[in-house]
Formats: sequence, C-alpha cells, structure tokens
Amino acid sequence: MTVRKNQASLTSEEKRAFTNAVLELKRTGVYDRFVTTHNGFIMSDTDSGDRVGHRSPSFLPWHRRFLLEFEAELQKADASVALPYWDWTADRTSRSSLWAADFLGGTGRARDGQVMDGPFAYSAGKFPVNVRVDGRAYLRRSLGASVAELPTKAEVDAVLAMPVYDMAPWNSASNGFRNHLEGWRGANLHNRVHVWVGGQMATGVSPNDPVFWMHHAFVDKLWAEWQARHPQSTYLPAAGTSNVVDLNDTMRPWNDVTPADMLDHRKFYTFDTEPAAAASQR
Ligand SMILES: [Cu+2]
Repeated sequence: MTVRKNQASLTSEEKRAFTNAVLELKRTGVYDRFVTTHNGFIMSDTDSGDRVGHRSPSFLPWHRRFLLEFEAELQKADASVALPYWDWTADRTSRSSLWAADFLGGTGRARDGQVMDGPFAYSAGKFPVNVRVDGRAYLRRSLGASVAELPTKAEVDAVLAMPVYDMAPWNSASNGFRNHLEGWRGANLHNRVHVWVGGQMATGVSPNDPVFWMHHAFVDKLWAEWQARHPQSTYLPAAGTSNVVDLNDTMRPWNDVTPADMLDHRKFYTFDTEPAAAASQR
C-alpha cells in the first residue's frame, strides 16, 4: 500500500528516488501529458458553464484522481515512490529543505526568474518546459515575491471547521469548505500557494513545477482531515445539477470515475499521519 509522507521527513534516498522518477516521466513524454491535461481544464472550467477540475465541487475528487494517475506513472518508473506532501503551514520559507539543491531546487534568479539549482533547473538539461503559455523553456519561480505569506495553521483550521462541503452556485462565488480551501473566497489557501511559488506554478501549466504534486497532495490530505472532523458531512451536490459534477456523475477526462468513488483515500493510499477521527472510526 502506498504511504504518502511529509516531504520534510523524506530520507536523501527517498528524495533521489522521487526526483529521478519525475525526470524519467519527463524523458518519456508522460510528464508533459499531465501538464497538457491540467491546462485544458484550467482553460475550459468556467463559473457559468461546464466546470470539472477547478472552481467547482469536483475540484477535490478531480485532483485526487489526477494525482493517483500521476503517482501510478511514477511507480511504473520506481515502485518504491509515493507522492510526498508539502505542509506549507509548517515549511513556510524559501529556506525549507524542500527547496534545497538535492530536492526541488530553490527560487529563481532576479533577472528572469530562472531556477538555477537542483535537478529541474534548465541548465541541468533534463527538464525543459515544453507545454508553455509563453516562449520561456526554463522552470521559473519567485518564492514569496507576489504574495508575502503562505497560509497559516490557524487559517487552515478555520476552513477545516466549516461543516458544509460546498454550496450553490457551486463555483468560485460559493461559501463552504471546498471554495475556501480552493481559495476563491476567504483567507485563500490553495490558490495563494500557487501565487507564492510564482513562475509556472502561478499559471494554467502549473504542473510544470514538480512542487505542484506536493502542494496538491497536501490539499488532498486536508480534504481527508475535513472528512474526519465532519463524519456526518459529505460531497455535494447530490444530483441533478447542471454544469456541475454531482456525487454519482462521471468526471472528464476519465469518464469512468465519480466523486463517490474518490471519497475514501484509504482505498488507494494512506498518509504517514492519518487524521485522528478517521482512524478511530475503523
Ligand atoms: Cu492547484
């Protein structure tokens, strides 16, 4: 069974295995297919029309399935690899070991935002940005430049306390847990982290930065923690909602998976620290 660990607790060997598996998917073209898929959904998900990957209730189950597919590809390259998660409430500065040269590399240089160290630096020759929204083929970051602070534990706790999963109009204007976690409303959690990292992470082609997977693995863990805190609450809407994925509707692009299929992460993986209430229910 796959165990997703906090990135801060990985051994050097585990970091090397993860980055090598990512580079292997880049080499074979598999990596870029994921970037293309994500950008397609960013472009087509709209508040007043059809919406699946973002600004809608299925933001969480869609990304859970997207990460599962990516993790399965990593495991084809190296069966020992699991997606790590980045708890950005704890590891909240550019001095975190996450950004060291033996893992993801650091922030970009002032002149053009180009990442200059680590396995994904353009100069290292193995990680060209091919699926892009401008001419630049190098990975860029500007950690903390566009927004000063990552979300705090207190801000996360306030969102985890919200008992209702999602509410009409089921988009970026909604109240409820999903939209506060996604960040279109309130203190802004998930969206703000994309902006804090900057570079490609702040665009529709955000999976070009491998930190995308660790950010979303933590957002996914927060969904599991919310479920543990609110065992009487569930995914909404239940049925009959136009332009929105209801509990038992299938999700594009897979068309063989529903939000209901994605509710229990323990069918697929566990976390190094499982949410307490969920553990006691078993
Ligand atoms: Cu995201």
